[in-house]
Amino acid sequence: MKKVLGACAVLMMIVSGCASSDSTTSTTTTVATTTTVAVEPLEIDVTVGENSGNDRIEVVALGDEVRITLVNPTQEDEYHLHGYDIVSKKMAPGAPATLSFTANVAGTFELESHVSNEVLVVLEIS
Ligand SMILES: [Cu+2]
Repeated sequence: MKKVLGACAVLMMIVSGCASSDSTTSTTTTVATTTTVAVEPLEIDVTVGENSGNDRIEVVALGDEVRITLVNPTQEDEYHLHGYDIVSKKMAPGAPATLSFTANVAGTFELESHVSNEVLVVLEIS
């Protein structure tokens, strides 16, 4: 009986020794905080040939979440946001493409079609 108690005392010392350097708990807390942030994205809808062009300028605040939905009703299209280097897949006529990103770089960025090579919308991020 006395031998068992002695083993318990040693075990207690080891456990309490570990508790002071608690690195795993702090890592878990950081992950939980970032996932609870819910931001409403700024929505920009572009229909190629209807409200697109290099004269369409959208002002975006630095740090905003942005969601751009693009559709070309008449032909296949592929979209490219310069600066952020986001490229959509080649979309069938009428099929919407969505580009989602955080506007974390300031500047003026053209979103162009890789089929017609036209600028569809210009983002001014500041
Ligand atoms: Cu491009």
